[in-house]
Amino acid sequence: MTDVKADRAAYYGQIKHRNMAPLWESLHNLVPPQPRPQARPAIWKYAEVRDLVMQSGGLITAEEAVRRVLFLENPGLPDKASITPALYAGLQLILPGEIAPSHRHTQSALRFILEGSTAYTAVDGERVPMQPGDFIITPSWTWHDHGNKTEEDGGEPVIWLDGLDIPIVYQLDQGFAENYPGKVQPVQRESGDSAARYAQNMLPVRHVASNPTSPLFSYPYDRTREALDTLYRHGEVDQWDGVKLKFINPATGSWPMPTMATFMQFLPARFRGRQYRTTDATVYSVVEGSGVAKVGDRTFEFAAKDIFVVPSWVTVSLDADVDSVIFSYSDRPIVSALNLLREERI
Ligand code: 1HN
Repeated sequence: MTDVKADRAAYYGQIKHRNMAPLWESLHNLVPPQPRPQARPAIWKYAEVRDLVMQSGGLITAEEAVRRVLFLENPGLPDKASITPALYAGLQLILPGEIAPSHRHTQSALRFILEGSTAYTAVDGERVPMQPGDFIITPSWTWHDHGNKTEEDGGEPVIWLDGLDIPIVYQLDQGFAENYPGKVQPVQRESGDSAARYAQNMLPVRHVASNPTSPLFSYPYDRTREALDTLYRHGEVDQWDGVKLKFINPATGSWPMPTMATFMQFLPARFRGRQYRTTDATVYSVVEGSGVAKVGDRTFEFAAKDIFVVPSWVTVSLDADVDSVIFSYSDRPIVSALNLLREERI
């Protein structure tokens, strides 16, 4: 009797020398009946990580680090600087008087401000002030640098969540970057310029949307919060989402950036959300309140500034103890563009 196993193993060894492999050994893994995410549900409790972020401020300056960030690594995707297969998340600290020098890259970035009110990010010649709860974008290939007021000027440490499409850009070998010749780019427009042009339900008269990225850089929290509050007072509460809005590019109605979708939702006190799942993988950042997120077989108690991740096709439900607001971002534009988005509201 021939030893089939040994024959096959020998054969696999031979074809490996020619950089080939047998599909029949991998087919079940490559084409699963439903997504089997390697990414795992995980939570970063702000109360547990804030001190560690602050400690980095004593170890390296923002200028030496270029970006002083601790990235959030999904425990199921070790050594990949990934919170989901497509997306990156990090906590960035800028101390009073510091500058994070100007550069640009093909990766798109979002900032979601967690604490501190004295920093700015300069994007494409305009300084954008940062307030907790603000959602700010840094479009692909725009010059950007960050700064903070000096201590004498009332500067305080500022911490924000960075969301970037680094893993997908890396996977596709599309990473390009350049440093600006100086530390900071020159200011070319007054602060508030892009808001005046694009945040008033109007556009400059001859505006042509030549680029998929939003020309509006900042979506301030006070406006977002007021919209959610008004809708809640009008009695609009979805059983899965509470009151949930998506951020858009005002010139196209599409997502603010081509690779990342962003959302803000309000969950009233004692809300018990129903379970859902979607094939986009989502990072949640709690703005206000507290409650419980059930993610797959995990139960996360969340409080303000905590960050948790829901991988593709893993069920999630959100409960709120008190009035709560949650920001989130996902790879939905990528998944949708490939016509792969599936959603199930259970
Ligand atoms: C980046 O440019 C920033 O501009 C933050 O603040 C995080 C991670 C990888 C590559 C570039 C920033 C980043 C980054």
